[in-house]
Amino acid sequence: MAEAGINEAQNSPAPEAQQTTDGFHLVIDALKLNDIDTIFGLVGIPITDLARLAQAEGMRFIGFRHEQNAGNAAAVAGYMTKKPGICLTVSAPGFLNGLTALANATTNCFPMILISGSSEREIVDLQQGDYEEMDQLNAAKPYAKAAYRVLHAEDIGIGVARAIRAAVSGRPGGVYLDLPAKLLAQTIDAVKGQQSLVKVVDAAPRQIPAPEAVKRALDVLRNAKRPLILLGKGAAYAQADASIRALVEKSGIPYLPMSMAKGLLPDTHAQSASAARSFVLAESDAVLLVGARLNWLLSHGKGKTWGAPVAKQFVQIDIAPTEIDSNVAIEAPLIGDIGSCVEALLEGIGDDFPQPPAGWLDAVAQRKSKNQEKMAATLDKNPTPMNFHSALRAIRDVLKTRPDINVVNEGANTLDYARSIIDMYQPRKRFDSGTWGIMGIGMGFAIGAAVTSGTQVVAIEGDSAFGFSGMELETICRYDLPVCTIVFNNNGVYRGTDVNPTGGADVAPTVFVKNARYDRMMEAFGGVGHHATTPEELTAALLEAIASGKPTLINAVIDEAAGTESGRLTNLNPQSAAMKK
Ligand code: ADP
Ligand code: TPW
Repeated sequence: MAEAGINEAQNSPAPEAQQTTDGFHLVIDALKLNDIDTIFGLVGIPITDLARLAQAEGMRFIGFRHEQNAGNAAAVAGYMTKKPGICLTVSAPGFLNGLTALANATTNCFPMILISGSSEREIVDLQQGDYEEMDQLNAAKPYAKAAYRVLHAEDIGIGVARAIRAAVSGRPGGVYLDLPAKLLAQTIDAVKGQQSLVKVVDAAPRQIPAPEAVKRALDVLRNAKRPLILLGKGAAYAQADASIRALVEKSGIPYLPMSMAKGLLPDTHAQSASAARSFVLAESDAVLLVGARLNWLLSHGKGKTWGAPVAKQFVQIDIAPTEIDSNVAIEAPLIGDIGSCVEALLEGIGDDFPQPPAGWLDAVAQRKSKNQEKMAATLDKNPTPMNFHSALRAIRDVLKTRPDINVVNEGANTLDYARSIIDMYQPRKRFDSGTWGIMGIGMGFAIGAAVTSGTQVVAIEGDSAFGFSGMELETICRYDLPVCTIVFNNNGVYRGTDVNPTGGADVAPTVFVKNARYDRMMEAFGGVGHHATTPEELTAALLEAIASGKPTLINAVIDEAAGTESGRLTNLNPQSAAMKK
């Protein structure tokens, strides 16, 4: 099969003296009409000309080395902007590579659209063996919020409109849009084509909560003796920053941010209870959840973490009604968009609304300062080689001076320690492994965040985590993006000290090449590499990277014995009786 037989991108506008248009043009026109200006993708049959045309028509096309990373970039762009990020791939294998990112976006409630070219329906449906044959639409369905296929050029406008609305309305998620090769080459009358395009009106309508639900929520909070507010990444996504801050401050209730909600209020805020996390989860008697699910990251809302057997009352704000009672009974569900729900609560909190009892606030404050003192002592140590704490202290002190910097973070120990040590000061600046605890988001998220914000990104990466997307260093260099990647190099997954119990030649399953120089990978593509063995060297390298804005990788040498198995999730590993001996 030849590459789709048109190449008119350079000759745009549309072919045949502008009397006809085609599927390629209509897809681009439909995206542009809806203010989508960037596509993340990887070219090949049948979408190469689509990428060319996008660029020729003034869109940005960011080409990746693997579709999963392009998909992750699209997902993070969607999370940052509330507009669906677009990922473009070829059929079957390219589609499947992108599907992991689509599934991860759906899981995390990030709006994105995966657009994949596909083979001819007639051949796919009879399983006659086409080039990259696959029933992509059905493969995508279980992992996407919605999946659509367009067969006629005049339906492209509707197809794109449906995909956009599905991605951003209600609970956001990943949408798959299947574009067969034949569709892209189809021609139709240009005027008819333009008329078929749809500008989506009010893609994510406000959803106002019911007054009785607001009253119920306020009653729970009013009667609480030890209230707590828990902010999740849904709250960050909602871009209701000022209202959320007003609610926290007016109510006087201590709050905890989930990892990607950090910075919604500055982590240094007096009401932040992050440093007393275990204490407030266990001791609170009423919890207001704002865009946070009671999933594994919150111990499913029950058990010792939550102070069981003492009963707890939950108020939950969410746009998805089926999220309510997912794990424990919710006394006061508040269904609607976070902005509207928070504003409704604020209206109900008059001047007579009781502040939380002083005893509770004192207890939280005391626990915070005790834990902060302990942490400061740990961070002050200067072991050789560096450990996670001394390296993160160096990074923390630099990032403090630049609150606008985007932080990407993955790994096990690297993720767990960075989450608590690196303070965030502005909303939607922290992007991490999220709901699945997935490895491999690093360079895709970093590129997506850099392209979307135009500002500096610092990616704090475990050496294993980095490896999943490391080839995108070339992409970072190609587009000259202000991304500084810091690889926490401890020679393996979790740590580098495991041994093969048989004494055989193969290293243990968790171990990598010793003393790898990831900085030299960066140099291979023309970026800047640094090798840092002390906090001082790390500080100097990071400052240089930020000052220059150049693509940089810092190979930060961490004690290979410093990490623990699975970071803080050691207890989730099923234990083999044989291995314990
Ligand atoms: P975290 O991992 O930070 O705890 P989750 O991803 O578990 O956060 O939860 C996010 C929740 O926010 C989801 O249940 C989602 O339905 C909800 N959500 C997302 N956007 C909005 C919005 N605009 N309004 C209300 N709820 C939202
Ligand atoms: C797609 C399992 C969880 S954490 C991790 C793996 C492989 C890497 C930990 O080592 P790293 O960090 O990055 O060197 P550190 O700080 O502990 O030294 N495949 C996928 N996702 C997950 N979560 C895994 C495997 C895993």
